[in-house]
Amino acid sequence: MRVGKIQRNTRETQISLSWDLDGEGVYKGSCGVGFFDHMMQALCVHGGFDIELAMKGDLEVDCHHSIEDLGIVLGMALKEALKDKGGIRRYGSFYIPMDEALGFCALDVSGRAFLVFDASFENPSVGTLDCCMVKEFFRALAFQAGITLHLKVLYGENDHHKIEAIFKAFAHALREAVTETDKGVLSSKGVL
Ligand SMILES: [Mn+2]
Repeated sequence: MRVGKIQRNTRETQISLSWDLDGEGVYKGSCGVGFFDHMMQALCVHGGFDIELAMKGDLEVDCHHSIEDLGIVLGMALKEALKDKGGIRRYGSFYIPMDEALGFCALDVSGRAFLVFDASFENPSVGTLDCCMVKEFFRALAFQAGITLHLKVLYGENDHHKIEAIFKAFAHALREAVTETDKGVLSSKGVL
């Protein structure tokens, strides 16, 4: 079983989450931001992951703490689920078109945290999600998990499509990267 279970409580958010890397593609729970739940569901369905989330955040302020802290907890859970990062393909990359938008993700389960995020949005928000939080979310996730993560929207017009395209690209790239192999750690150093 490759599952990460994390509980994290601060004055801003209280989050309890489990992430099963070999699930049925089911997302249960809510982060309190409707559009972001839609993205979490896309992550689960397209990655074949099961994520169960119970959280309460200070949404009366704005969505910032909730989305960033959810990224932190997902990153912690991913790191826990992957243990020594052995026996996986390690790399994944994927393009996803969504109508007029094209999203791309390449990632390396490297143990080295890095984010390259190349996307801009037309509007400040989609629903109650502030578009600037998409980058913050992926930064938090990549840094906690210790993955090298590159995300790019090559083109597009509609922010909903652009964000959904990179989430689905991330889901497929991660699915590829965590796919199990019969080999050990894929590194000339022998350790990640
Ligand atoms: Mn949609």
